[in-house]
Amino acid sequence: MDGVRNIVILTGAGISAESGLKTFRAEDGLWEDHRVEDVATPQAFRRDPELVQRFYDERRQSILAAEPNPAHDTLARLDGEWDGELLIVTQNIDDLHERAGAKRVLHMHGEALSAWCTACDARHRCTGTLLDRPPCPACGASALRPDIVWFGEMPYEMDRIFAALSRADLFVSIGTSGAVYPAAGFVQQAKTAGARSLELNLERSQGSAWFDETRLGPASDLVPAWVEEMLR
Ligand code: BV8
Repeated sequence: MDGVRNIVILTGAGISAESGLKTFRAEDGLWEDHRVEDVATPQAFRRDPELVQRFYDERRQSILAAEPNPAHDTLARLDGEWDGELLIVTQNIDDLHERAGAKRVLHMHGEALSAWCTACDARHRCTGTLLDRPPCPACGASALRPDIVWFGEMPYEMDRIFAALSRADLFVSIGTSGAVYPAAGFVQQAKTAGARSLELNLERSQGSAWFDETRLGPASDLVPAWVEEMLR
């Protein structure tokens, strides 16, 4: 794609589906077994911290057992070989982008493998469980919560995301339904900044009409083909 130097790539649960991680809105999705307001809001955590901790402890173990797929692998290759600006903004709390070797990754909704101490504000790598209220390695308080952005909470590094969107020549959305804001509004911001936009998804997303081009299919096919084009 000529004339493209700065790329912003937004990924959602669909890019990790072929790695065996549940998406949210599919018939067997995460939101089938749990109501959002019961497990992914600060109110839910105050009301029933054990239910919330158990929900994220289970997801953390499934993430540790998962492997990156060709979509993650080829995005990591693009990240390594693209000498223009590139930022992978993921809504996913898994670490499959990084495990595939990608470096320019930003987790706007937090990370499952990180615990946040609400007493001393420190963050720690976490591969175990938080249900048994382990002490914070820094201050010793039993005040660790998943380092996750819940509904009603401000996503992380929004300034860095808006800055990248304002400089983007190309905005690419992969494996997301476009149902959750502010992520679902990024395509409009990118277009306002003059960027071209491409959607790679199994089905049309809620914001599909905003994209210049939509390619439908599994990420493990669409992403390697697109990366091949970009590096040709
Ligand atoms: C905030 C972490 C304010 C937790 C998540 C404007 C309008 C309306 C509502 C709002 C608005 N602004 C804000 C809101 C409220 C809310 C919101 O958007 N609600 C929605 C439901 C209407 N937003 C918020 O609360 C946000 N915070 O606004 O704060 C604020 C302001 C100032 C100060 C303080 C606060 C925070 C939202 C973040 C919540 N946390 N995740 C966790 O993971 O448990 S959101 C979570 O759900 C994910 O991170 C992701 O963002 C979303 C799920 O969406 P997807 O990833 O797209 O997954 P989904 O299953 O839906 O779709 C998968 C897609 O993949 C499908 O299209 C499918 O076809 C495709 N697919 C499947 N398989 C494949 C595939 N594609 C390719 N290949 C395959 N193999």
